[in-house]
Amino acid sequence: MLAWPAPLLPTLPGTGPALRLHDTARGEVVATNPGTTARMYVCGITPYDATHLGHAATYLAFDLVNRVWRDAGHAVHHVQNVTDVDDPLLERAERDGEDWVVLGMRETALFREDMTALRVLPPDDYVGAVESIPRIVAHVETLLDEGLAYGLDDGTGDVYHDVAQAPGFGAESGYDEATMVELFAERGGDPDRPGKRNRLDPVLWRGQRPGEPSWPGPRGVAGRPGWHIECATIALATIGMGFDVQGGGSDLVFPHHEYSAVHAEALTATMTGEKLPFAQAYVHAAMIGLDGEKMSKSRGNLVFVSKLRGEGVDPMAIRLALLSGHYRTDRSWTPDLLDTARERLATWRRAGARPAGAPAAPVLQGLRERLADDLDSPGAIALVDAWAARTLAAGPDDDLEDGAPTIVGDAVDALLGVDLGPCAPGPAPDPGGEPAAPRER
Ligand code: 5CA
Ligand code: ZN
Repeated sequence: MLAWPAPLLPTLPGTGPALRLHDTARGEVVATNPGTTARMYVCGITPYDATHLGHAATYLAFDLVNRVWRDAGHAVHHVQNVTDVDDPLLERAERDGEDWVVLGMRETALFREDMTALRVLPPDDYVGAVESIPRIVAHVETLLDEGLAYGLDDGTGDVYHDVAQAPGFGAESGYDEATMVELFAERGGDPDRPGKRNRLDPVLWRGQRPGEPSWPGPRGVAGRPGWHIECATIALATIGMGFDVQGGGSDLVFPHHEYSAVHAEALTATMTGEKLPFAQAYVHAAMIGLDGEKMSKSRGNLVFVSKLRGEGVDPMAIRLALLSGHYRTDRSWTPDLLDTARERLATWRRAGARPAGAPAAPVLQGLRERLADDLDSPGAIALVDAWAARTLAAGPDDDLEDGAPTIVGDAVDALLGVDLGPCAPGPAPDPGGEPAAPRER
């Protein structure tokens, strides 16, 4: 699939430190240790509705991972999927009397626009579930051949992974069985389906149902893929096993990331004999809520990035508002958050437009340290606030550093992804924001 255009990434003097991130599997902040090329798989959208601020916050967190790795001197191979066939997409298309393909393509196009506006670095491989079906079918067949998967004998054609035979099952989430059963039922699983060997076995292939799209499947049974095998297969086909970070929101800790990992680990052990972990670290962004509830398509309490953009809100203010909270803290979206971000952006732009400012080197070093420390974006933002305040408060006799605003502007752009150049033209003028002065270079 086509991803979206990459924003310009300024080159900064020197290199940043190694990135430390919280790994859900180990339950602690650990050093990432990528090779020359860091490998990251970020779970993509299910395109049945527009990008809301919760999605955006999660993609921004992994965009910081990408930026910090690059600043530390690594190339980054970033993969993202699009769940372009699954229950929620088919249900929404059915509800609205729309073709599911058209719905998915339209919402994916809108997501690309939102990511472009938010200056999120695009994935190197942007891969849909539908285009991956032949690979998924081959994987399900392998698991069936090895006796690690089984078909139900109720005539549906559904195939399940036998998790009792998956040695690593539970290692990613660390949850006990009762918690797993509860979350599995809540998040698309079917613990009470008769005929399964184990309540926690996940579906790998769903035989065709009337009115649903289908493709030729394992052992000739038409149907469509399960959700977790989609991400396992796409990761194996692009970055392989043992990649550095598997990313998503905290609602993917279980079942999705647990099952993607055990599917891929079982396939690898079978196909190569190697016992490799799926990912080195499983990193999860906290949930964004509205009025005390998780923002979710099913609850309908959504604030869309595209709606804010349509109202003329500068995407850089949306980005700053979302980054003003730490990625691992559940938090609520409020209009105040956006007002504060708009004021902050205007202040940073005023300081960034000065020919001279407070010294840049400590800001660059501080930004690098804060972000490398488990993406402490609030700490990073506070440093830029202090620099902008010192720069703007300086009188004509103060000893300022020529060119410092350009270096700080480049650091804010490369590391936080916030462009301090003139506000991008939007569909409507921003009534609340200050007109931005162009940055002198
Ligand atoms: N297609 C699957 C992943 S393979 C999926 O979960 N799609 S999604 O559209 O439902 O979510 C896309 C990403 O946004 C996921 O990482 C999910 O964890 C994250 N997300 C969803 N809701 C929120 C929220 N309220 N706050 C933060 N992140 C969220
Ligand atoms: Zn996924």
